[in-house]
Amino acid sequence: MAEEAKEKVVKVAKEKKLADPVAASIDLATQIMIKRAQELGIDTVFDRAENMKPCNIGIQGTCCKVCAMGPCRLPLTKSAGDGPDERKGLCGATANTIAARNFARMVAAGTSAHSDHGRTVAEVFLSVARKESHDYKIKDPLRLLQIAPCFDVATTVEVDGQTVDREIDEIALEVAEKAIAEWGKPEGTLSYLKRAPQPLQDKWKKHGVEPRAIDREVVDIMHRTTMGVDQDYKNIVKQCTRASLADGWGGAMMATDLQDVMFGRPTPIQSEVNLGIMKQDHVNILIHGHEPVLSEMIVAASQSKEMIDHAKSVGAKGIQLGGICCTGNEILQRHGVPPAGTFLQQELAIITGACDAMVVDVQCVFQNLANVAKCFHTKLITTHPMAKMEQENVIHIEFDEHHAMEDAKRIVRMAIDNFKNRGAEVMIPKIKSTQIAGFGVESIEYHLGGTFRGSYYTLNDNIINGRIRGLGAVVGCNNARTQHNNFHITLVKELIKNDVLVLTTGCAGIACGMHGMLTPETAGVYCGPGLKEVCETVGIPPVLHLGSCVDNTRILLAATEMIKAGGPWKDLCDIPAVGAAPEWMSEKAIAIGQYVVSSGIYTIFGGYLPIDGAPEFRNYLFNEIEKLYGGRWDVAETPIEMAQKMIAQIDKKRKELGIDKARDRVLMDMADRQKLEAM
Ligand code: NFS
Repeated sequence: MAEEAKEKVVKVAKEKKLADPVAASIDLATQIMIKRAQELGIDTVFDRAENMKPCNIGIQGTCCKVCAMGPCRLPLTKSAGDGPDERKGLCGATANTIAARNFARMVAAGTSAHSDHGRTVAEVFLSVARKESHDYKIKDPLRLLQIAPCFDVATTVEVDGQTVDREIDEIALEVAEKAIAEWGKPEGTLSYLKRAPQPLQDKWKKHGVEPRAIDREVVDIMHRTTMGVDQDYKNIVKQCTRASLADGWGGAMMATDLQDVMFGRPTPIQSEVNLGIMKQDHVNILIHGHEPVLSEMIVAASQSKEMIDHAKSVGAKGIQLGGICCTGNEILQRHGVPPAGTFLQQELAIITGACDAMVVDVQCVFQNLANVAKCFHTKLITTHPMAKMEQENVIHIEFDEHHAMEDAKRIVRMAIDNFKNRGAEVMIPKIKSTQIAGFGVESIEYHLGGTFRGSYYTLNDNIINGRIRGLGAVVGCNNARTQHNNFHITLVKELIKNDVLVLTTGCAGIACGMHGMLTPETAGVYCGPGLKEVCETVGIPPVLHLGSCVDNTRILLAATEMIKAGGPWKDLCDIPAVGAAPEWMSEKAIAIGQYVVSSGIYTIFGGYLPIDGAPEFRNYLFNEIEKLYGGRWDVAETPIEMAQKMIAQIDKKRKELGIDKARDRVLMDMADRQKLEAM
């Protein structure tokens, strides 16, 4: 351990207020490790949240810093509402314009993050299709055949008057080239839009929000929100819609699909979750970030005999991989690699003293990880050309798909060689939970439809008959401004108690796993009678974990399948389904929220949205926008309030569909039927 570095970190920590571990998290492992960090004098995000409060103007979304005449700050004052709103910046920009610009820039940032992730995956896929990189294969040709028509790529060809299947390699190359073009094609609209239900496509067309090329929509936002361009908040929101759709029905959806093609579609798999998955007698490698192209290779490398033998040669019993954030979800859903924790637990994982290497790529990586790693033996390894760290203790091993396995082995070997350098300060909280994760469009169909009736009919039927009241997507981050995991878990328990089937992704999914929400047995403990009956009959958890944040697109596609299977709903906005991000913090969440709203689904965020300083703009997002696409934004301050609002929305949709009475229907058993027959 670098004593000098530790002294410096400890000194800073001593001068600051410390978080109360129990108030900071509902998870015991997290509480134990916050306390441990404080004993060691190492500050974590939980302590920093005690010492820095959010800016009162920024939180309202009304600070404009797009030019050097500002920053112009337009906080909402108590007297606002008494007369005309005369607030304006030096150029005359109103609170509505400023808040809309700031919101739009969040959509642009979120869209670019998911879509750049998608681009990386598409580039790797192109190199696979061109046979330039040999460490990846097409693992799921069926997924490739399924998406080919979306790019207008034929899967069959006419030969001598006969229809024959095209070679998979040929299809792959054409799909890869067309997919890459989606980021920068000069004309037309995104190919994947046609996957949406027809009425929704019609709405997008009518309102002129069909995204063109993905990059273009992000650039468009940056242009129109620069000084002196778009000064109509409704027009700015229109572009938010266009860009966010380029994320949800574009970059993020392609990321999910092409990952499935190369790494295989996930199927439900049992695993464990929380810091207790780390093992004292194993080499622990934690993989953190978002893009699974490298982590897939690390999984393969760490399972190789060469690496396992090497681990044994240094005195370890084996290699334990663990995930953090969405890379963690990716390798969980495809390989059962257990997540070590959510976004807020990343520093704590190093503070166990048992993390021999933490490998990071892009997004949601704390800069403070390097300071924490300095206090331990942990090798902190950055791997992405766009995400380096300035601290001298960080190692950069740039990942390249052309020698992916070689890079992965180098990293794994480095972790193994570091095992012997562990200090005496190892403390792994013995807390972990069992979970089933890895659900997707096909597995929902399979589990709810059965082998002989693989269809969304059964799900539809159970919603119509009221056993399942509706669907609630609970997704997104953790946020140190709220008690870690509390909002997620209280909300989820309330929803399933009220027969709402929950779909989850991202850190919300990890949180659900940590708190025992992801097992079939959960149904018997927490669910209302209808949902319990369905879950117990088919053997699924009442909370289905569908992967990482780009995999929110799986939720869109699952809902679209419900429409295809027939039912009273014709569009996504008709379905009794709602979306929530209770502990959101990332700009990516805003992009997701906007595409979910623009796809017709009511979406509610926890805490606040940075728009409160502009009431008119806020009203537009919370109410007016519903007239265009059928979905709208909302917020709730407490999980119970959020659950009540979500359930009210579900019930409203049920009423509109005329299926609200179905919930009162009494299910007849044999005795009841006999009574009827006797009458
Ligand atoms: Ni989503 Fe994933 Fe977690 Fe939030 Fe970050 S990991 S992409 S942004 S914090 S859910």
